[in-house]
Amino acid sequence: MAHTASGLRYFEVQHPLLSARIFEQGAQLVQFQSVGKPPMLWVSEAEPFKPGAAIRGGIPVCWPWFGPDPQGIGPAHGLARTQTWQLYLAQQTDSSVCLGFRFQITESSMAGLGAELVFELSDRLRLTLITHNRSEKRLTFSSALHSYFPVGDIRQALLSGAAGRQYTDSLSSAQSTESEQQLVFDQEVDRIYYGSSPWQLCSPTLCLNIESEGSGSTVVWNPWIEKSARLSHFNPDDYLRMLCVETANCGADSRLLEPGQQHVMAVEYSYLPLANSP
Ligand code: TA6
Repeated sequence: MAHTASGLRYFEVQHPLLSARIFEQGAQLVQFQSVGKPPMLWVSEAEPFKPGAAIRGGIPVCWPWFGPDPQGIGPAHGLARTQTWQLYLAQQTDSSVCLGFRFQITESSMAGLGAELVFELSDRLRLTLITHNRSEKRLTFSSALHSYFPVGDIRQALLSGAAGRQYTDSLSSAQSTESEQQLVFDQEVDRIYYGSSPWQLCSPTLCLNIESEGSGSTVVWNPWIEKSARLSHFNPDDYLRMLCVETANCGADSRLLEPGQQHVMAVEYSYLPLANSP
């Protein structure tokens, strides 16, 4: 089940009802598809899969911080996605596969923070991210499951679920309330929406329902043309084929853990019929 590609080890999941590929680095799921359904995740064709570099696509785990390191030292989007996680759980039934990975911070000011990420693969995809504070002090963390979805053509993608939500525009820092029932994409979008109601993504290649627990923020991101040119492992026209909808605890939804406390965030992605399906 374990393979290696250009120095990175990954687990190939083969099941009559689904297929998946998860890299040990970052416990990063890069491919998931339920039988008879379209691929659920997108990875850039420019991705080299090199050790120590964040993989551009699938579901990067931004943890224990989202965005810049609050201490101003570490990499953007945390340590987890470039570190090797340990597989500690692997179970298979006639209808599902469950895999669990864990990672523990042993040094720095966040020593004692640990994470477990459990994948439940079936006719849908569920991720559960558990953050433990095993230190003697209270610790603040932020996180995001930075999911890249294949939309075929971003100009035809629609995202519902934002209406009425407060959001921070990360490009301008403006705080606003969303008035649109459906978001359309015709420029760079980088927003943190607050609230926890479901989202529905509909696009030429994937329609999805997104429900979460333990998350009070969702990041919606498409880099569009200018930013695409500045991104690593990202082709100039990749923005046309992807959209990130990231279940998070970030921004004003960052979390504080007392010693011994844990926080659970879960997200479930379930297929919706494609608009042109019979
Ligand atoms: O989630 C949106 C975002 O924070 C964007 O601002 C952009 O930086 C993106 O993440 C990708 O970040 P990365 O470090 O993976 O290139």
